Amino acid sequence: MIKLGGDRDSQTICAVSTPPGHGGISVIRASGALATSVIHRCVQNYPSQPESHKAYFGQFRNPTTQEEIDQVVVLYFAEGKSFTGEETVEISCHGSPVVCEQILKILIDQGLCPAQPGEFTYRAFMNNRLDLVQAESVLSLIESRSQKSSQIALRQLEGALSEEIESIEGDMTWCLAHIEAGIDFATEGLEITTQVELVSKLKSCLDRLQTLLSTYQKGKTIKEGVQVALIGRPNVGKSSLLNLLLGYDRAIVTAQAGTTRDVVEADIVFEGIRFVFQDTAGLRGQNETQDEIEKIGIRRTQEVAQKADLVLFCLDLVQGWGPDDESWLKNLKPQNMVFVANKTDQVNKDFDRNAFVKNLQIQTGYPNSTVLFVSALDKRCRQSLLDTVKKLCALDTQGEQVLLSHARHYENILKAKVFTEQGIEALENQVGPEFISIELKEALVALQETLGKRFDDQIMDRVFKEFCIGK
Ligand SMILES: Nc1nc2c(ncn2[C@@H]2O[C@H](COP(=O)(O)OP(=O)(O)OP(=O)(O)O)[C@@H](O)[C@H]2O)c(=O)[nH]1
Ligand SMILES: [Mg+2]
Repeated sequence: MIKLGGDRDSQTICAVSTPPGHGGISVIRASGALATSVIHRCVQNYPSQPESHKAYFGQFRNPTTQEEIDQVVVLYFAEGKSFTGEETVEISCHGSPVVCEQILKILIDQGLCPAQPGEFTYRAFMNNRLDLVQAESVLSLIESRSQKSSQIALRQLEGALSEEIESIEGDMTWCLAHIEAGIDFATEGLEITTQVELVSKLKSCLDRLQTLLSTYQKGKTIKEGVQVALIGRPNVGKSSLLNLLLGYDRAIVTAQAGTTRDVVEADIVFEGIRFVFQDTAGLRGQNETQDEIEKIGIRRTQEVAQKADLVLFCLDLVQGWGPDDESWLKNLKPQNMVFVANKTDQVNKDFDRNAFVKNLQIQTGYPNSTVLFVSALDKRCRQSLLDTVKKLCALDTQGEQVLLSHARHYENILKAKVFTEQGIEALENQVGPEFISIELKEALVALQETLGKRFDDQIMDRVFKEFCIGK
């Protein structure tokens, strides 16, 4: 567990905020009350009272030995005007790990202390520059691997999700205050209108919570990448399809059945969304395989198929649908699946695709299933295959203003939803204000914990342990 808070908060922290390695420049960040005085000692031309948001060029020297370390630009942010809320400096030096290490060592010798993972963001949170949802979005933005996921993170950083949660919290607090003030059950007219109004307001909160919850699957998938599994009998062309989808040869392809033994995974970003494709070991008849390696491979295929967001069940058009396919389909029961009928180049031009689809839908017992016809050897199939995969994942985000993408948010909103439901039920059953308020208070706690208005060590640890040093 990382140590944050307590005495630490009064210390001035420093860390290299750019990734390790050689580059054009690196940035070292320092935050806290000593930042300016230490830099004033180390950097020639850096004034004792710098102007906020101004950059100062100078030589960084070891104040003890006067040894020159590098030429740097120091950007100064005054207290209350920085990311952390504290006085902050960002030293841009030449992008060499040796330079960074020397500068950092000198800063520490001069009284600063090395920052812990996520400590700058933690301070921003503690100084009310960000709420917890926004703090988490900093990490999501840093880690985003596709345009769409960075868009979601940025929207969260700008406060779209926080505003929605805060607005629901406001309405629930209003309801709780009225309930606690006492619903006058004795006065008939007032009792009915107040109760109706309260129920309707709480139901609207419930709707909004439910709407948020319904965005989680999509938000999570976009954040983490869409897992697409290629499964099917040996030799139907799964590895060839993987290579086609990726646009380069990742997996070994041979005419021999049983070429792929393990799960072969690779990702691409297609139209702003990250797709992780998983090629798997071919599924033989369930009793056919005695080979230990192949058995393990098949077990892995099963796991991958079960976890995937989309399963591409691959077939060889020449061989069509067989009993082995049938038994595997029954065994795996994929949630979201399409059939990929491969090797279109191997059948005659007059091959009746409609009849094939109808037959397949009857034989498989999936009457509405989509069948994609492709030839893995034909590069022109790539675009249409990817278009269809993307469409099947239903990841269009035009309609939603905000999306849930963190497990922590989902768990809390779910808790808030359950307690709100129970509160409404209690209100409708007129069980007495004290029981209703217990439920609503729990719902509010869940919302406040999401935003970080309430927190404990466990919550802090869960949020900040994911960060790396310098963030
Ligand atoms: N004509 C033709 N051959 C194909 C097509 N797709 C794959 N093949 C061939 O089919 C054979 C098997 O292809 P793979 O991609 O290795 O098949 P697989 O499903 O990964 O096989 P396993 O790893 O053994 O389960 C190879 O000889 C490929 O060149 C296609 O669309 N048309
Ligand atoms: Mg293969």
